[in-house]
Amino acid sequence: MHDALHQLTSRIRDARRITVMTGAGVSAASGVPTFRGPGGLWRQYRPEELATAQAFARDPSLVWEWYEWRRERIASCTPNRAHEVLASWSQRSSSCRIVTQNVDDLHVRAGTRGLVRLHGSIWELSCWRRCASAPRTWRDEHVPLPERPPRCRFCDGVARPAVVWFGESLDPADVAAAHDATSCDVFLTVGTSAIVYPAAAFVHDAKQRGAFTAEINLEPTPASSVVDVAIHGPAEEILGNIEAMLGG
Ligand code: BV8
Repeated sequence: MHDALHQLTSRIRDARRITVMTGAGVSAASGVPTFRGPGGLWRQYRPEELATAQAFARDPSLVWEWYEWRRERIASCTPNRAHEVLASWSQRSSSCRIVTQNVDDLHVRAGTRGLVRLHGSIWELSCWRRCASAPRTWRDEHVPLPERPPRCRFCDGVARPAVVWFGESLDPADVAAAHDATSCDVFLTVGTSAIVYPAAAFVHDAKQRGAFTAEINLEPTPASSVVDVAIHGPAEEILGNIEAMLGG
């Protein structure tokens, strides 16, 4: 891992444009449960079973119970070293873009600039029936929520978590911003199992566009055989080491 770390660090040092794609693994050290790793999610459900509009239509209270459990967990979590290093890179240069699949908002709380949130935020709600008077989303940080399921503030109908569920399309503006960011010198994928699309496609785009690609993850993923350098270990430690070697 040693020379891979040095190779990646020198590539980052020389890079003008850096893009980092993050997944649940960057929040694991903060205590936020990942989706598929050990100590993962809730009861006997897989995320693909609950994070869908069909599940919500069938049982909005069950789906909200899951999101309330996550909101409660996340409310007591704080950004870790991985979030802090990435936030400082984004503050140092606007050509360092952080693109996240995470909905916990820990990158936001760490002060990340220009963050692209591909899957929305667990701290935002939207109207389940998309009523005309509601904005696309609104923020609601109540833990616990006043009622389950919460009501739409604008039509008193049911509100849903303002996240992108499986089978739902991402916001085209976010996809365009993420694709734009794949034109870079270094593309780093950090803490993601690299199986959820279209997020998992961006490392391939970056490679095709000539970026030096690297992965930092606890375990091998489908991206490991695509990237130029795969470093297996904890993101909070490895990003901290890189930042130290950069003199940050
Ligand atoms: C779409 C928000 C077009 C909700 C999430 C059939 C029908 C319909 C669609 C599909 C289909 N087959 C495939 C698809 C596409 C589907 C998909 O990719 N499915 C997968 C399961 C195969 N994608 C979609 O549906 C997307 N939309 O395609 O629209 C469309 C429209 C209609 C019909 C067809 C297509 C929408 C995808 C978004 C889903 N929403 N989240 C919520 O959060 O509740 S995805 C969810 O998974 C999270 O956002 C999460 O970010 C994402 C990926 O998970 P990871 O972040 O990677 O987390 P995971 O736990 O998996 O891995 C963590 C990794 O970190 C592990 O490897 C672990 O080892 C590592 N780690 C742990 N600790 C550390 C660490 N690494 C470093 N340091 C540590 N300390």
